[in-house]
Amino acid sequence: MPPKLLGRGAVQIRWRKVATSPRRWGSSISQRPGSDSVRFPGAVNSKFTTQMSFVKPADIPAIPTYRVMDSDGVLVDTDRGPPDVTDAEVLTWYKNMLTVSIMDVIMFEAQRQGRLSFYMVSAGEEGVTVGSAAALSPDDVVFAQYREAGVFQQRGFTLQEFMSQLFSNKNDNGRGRNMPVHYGRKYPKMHTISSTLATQIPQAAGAAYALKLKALQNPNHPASVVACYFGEGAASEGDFHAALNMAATRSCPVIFVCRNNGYAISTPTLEQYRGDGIASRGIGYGIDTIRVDGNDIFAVYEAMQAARKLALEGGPGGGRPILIEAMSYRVSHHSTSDDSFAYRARVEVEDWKRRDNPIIRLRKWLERQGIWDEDRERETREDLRRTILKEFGAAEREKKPALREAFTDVYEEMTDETREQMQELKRILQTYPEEYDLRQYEGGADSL
Ligand SMILES: Cc1ncc(C[n+]2csc(CCOP(=O)(O)OP(=O)(O)O)c2C)c(N)n1
Ligand SMILES: [Mg+2]
Repeated sequence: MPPKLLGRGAVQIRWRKVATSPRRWGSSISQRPGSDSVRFPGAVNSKFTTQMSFVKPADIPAIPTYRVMDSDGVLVDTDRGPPDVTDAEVLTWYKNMLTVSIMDVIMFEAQRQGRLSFYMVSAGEEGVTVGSAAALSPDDVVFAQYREAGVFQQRGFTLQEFMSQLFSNKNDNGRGRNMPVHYGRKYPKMHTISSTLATQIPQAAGAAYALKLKALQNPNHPASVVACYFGEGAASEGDFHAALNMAATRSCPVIFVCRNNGYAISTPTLEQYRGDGIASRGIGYGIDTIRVDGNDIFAVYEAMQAARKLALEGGPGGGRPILIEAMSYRVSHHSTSDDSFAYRARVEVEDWKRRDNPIIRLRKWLERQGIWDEDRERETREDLRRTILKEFGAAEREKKPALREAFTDVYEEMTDETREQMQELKRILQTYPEEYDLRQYEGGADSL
């Protein structure tokens, strides 16, 4: 039964309806005489044993990695049909991967030339981001980490939006208040990136719980999920564990997508954890989990599509979290502030670039289908490069937001304190005009 509306947004929730399933009511648990399994409240399906043995992680086989095509772009399982997507869709994915990859090269260089304060590339991880976003609907809510430009690109974020954010100009959705690569958009829903690692994970669990309550209120509205992206390094934060447990116990429709790219800045996975990657943790929290080959865009897409369906199973009041661990390799430096050759061998990187890469893999697939060739590749790359550079130039020349916006639009209404601070800034700028070049800010000091 849908919850009863109490007036202006307040909702009376029937908590039992929202409870997780299968249900384990504490009062119904008791140890039956002669039973061969434990019936303690905390473990209801555990068999008694007289063999004293510790479970050794090393004795448990590693969770397998789902793949559809191999590194030559060939379908691995010939008994199944090709992925259920049109040529047009796959070509769009490919162009989106290329766009992000070319933008990365240009922006990395621009930072080196001092035209941009900071940048992070996602080389090697375009398959994870584009492939997973392709399985989402526009109403689904995304919480990302920072290396997910492909998710934004696949969901319609324009080059003008990327560039306006990177140059903090007046067209930036965030009004120039964030470091570069902290993108955000209202629709399709993508929360603004936050640098503080893992904070997005409990936020995503909470947002998914809110979506679930919304679905209970309005069962006729199309259901949506939350997709939450993070790296294997961020999964060492306490927030990750709190979020997974919260999502599991409240049955929240959230898909956790871990990009396991082998490094957290200079920390390799060997030093990050001792278990079987991040996937094994999902199982520990009672969450349906899959590990996929992140360089195989079809595997990522299919896993995400299936995950979305599972996450929404049971209709309003149902739902559950899913964990996808997408394996890949961070091909570039962590960011423009990092030189990764200080902690990893150049040959290791070269090897990955040459041996296995999501873009090259999909290109091989497309060529095998007869829908791509050398000429189309060259023309598309040239075209994308030209368009990106055009947007780059326009965004770089564009004015910065009015100084006034540093004070307005923070709270719904300006507080007395922010008004005083704004006047103080104006006084300083007018007292020392030769110290500040305000030409690049819309309206100069007059905006204050
Ligand atoms: C709470 C917090 N601790 C530390 C950092 C510094 N930091 C930024 S990125 C990063 C590594 C994250 O690695 P991972 O989650 O694997 O993502 P990747 O960079 O590999 O995509 C660290 C330690 C931070 N931003 N926030
Ligand atoms: Mg990482």
